[in-house]
Formats: sequence, C-alpha cells, structure tokens
Amino acid sequence: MAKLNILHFPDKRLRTKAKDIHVIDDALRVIVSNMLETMYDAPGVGLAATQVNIHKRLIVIDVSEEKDQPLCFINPVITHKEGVELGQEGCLSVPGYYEDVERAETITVTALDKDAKPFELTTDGLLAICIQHEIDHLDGKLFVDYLSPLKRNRIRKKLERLDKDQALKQA
Ligand code: GNR
Ligand code: NI
Repeated sequence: MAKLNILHFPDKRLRTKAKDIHVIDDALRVIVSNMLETMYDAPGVGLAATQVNIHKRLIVIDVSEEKDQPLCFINPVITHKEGVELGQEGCLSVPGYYEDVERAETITVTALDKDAKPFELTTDGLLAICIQHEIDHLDGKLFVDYLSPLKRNRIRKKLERLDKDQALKQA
C-alpha cells in the first residue's frame, strides 16, 4: 500500500475533468486501496481520484464512526436529487477552511463497485453531502467555487503562501 500526494487549491490539475473507467482490474483495485489509505491517514471522510492527480471517475468514502465501512464508487452518477440543505464543508485540497455550502438533501446515486458490480444507493446526511462533494471533484469543481470571489481569493492567497513556504522548507 502507498500513501498518495494530495493536490491543493489552486493547483490547476484539480480542474481536470475525470474520464469514465472502462476496465476494472487489479491495477485499479490497487489505486482504490491506496486512495483509502491516503483518506484514512489524512484523515478525511472522502477522496476523489482527481485530488491525487488520477483523472478517472473514482471516489472512496467512509463516513462511519469506526472507520470500518469503506465505500468505492466507480463512474458515479446522481440520478435523483431532493430538497436543499446548508452544511459546513471542508476539503483535503483546501486544508484548514470550513464553509457552508448548499447541497441537495437526499440523493440517489448509481455506480459500479470495485468488483464492477452495479449498485444504486439513496441516502442523505453527511454521506449525501460527501458524494456530491466528491463528484464535483471529478468534474473539476471545488467547494470554494460556491463561495464569494472575495472569500475564494483570500483562501487562494493564503494557501499559495503556505504551499510556497512548504516547498522552500523541503528544498
Ligand atoms: O474529509 C472531508 N470532510 C468533509 C466534510 C464535509 C463535507 C465534505 C467533506 S469531504 C472531505 C474530504 C475531501 O476533501 N474529499 O474530497
Ligand atoms: Ni474535497
């Protein structure tokens, strides 16, 4: 297993639109397992392949208390949305920032699991928020895109500075 590097806003690679997956083989399952390790280590409740510079439509999520219920969604599609709710979101690609974002309250999603088996899930709460947040990543979208330009630019400048200092320290 290996921990993967997580890209930070405003890295342009986070704006890449991920491509559908056509082959679900052991190489893909290694990526899934490395993404889960990276997510648990972070720690986070979800991770999209885009965040680790892999531009395939793949997300992993675990919203369980005991962190023992890993979910893998390949080519996820939201087929139904109902209601709206405001919830505080954070993102491993926007470290240290938490802001309210409006999302659908209840969603139905279809996807393939890591064994290429199709499934459908209707859910709400944190899992529904997380699925919407992760699918946004696959489309090159970040939660900061829903904020005012003023707020987004403040966050961008602070993170640019932080990551620049970090790079200098490592050099
Ligand atoms: O760890 C995460 N927590 C979180 C909290 C509220 C709404 C969304 C999330 S997802 C985030 C991990 C992440 O960045 N996934 O892309
Ligand atoms: Ni995120």
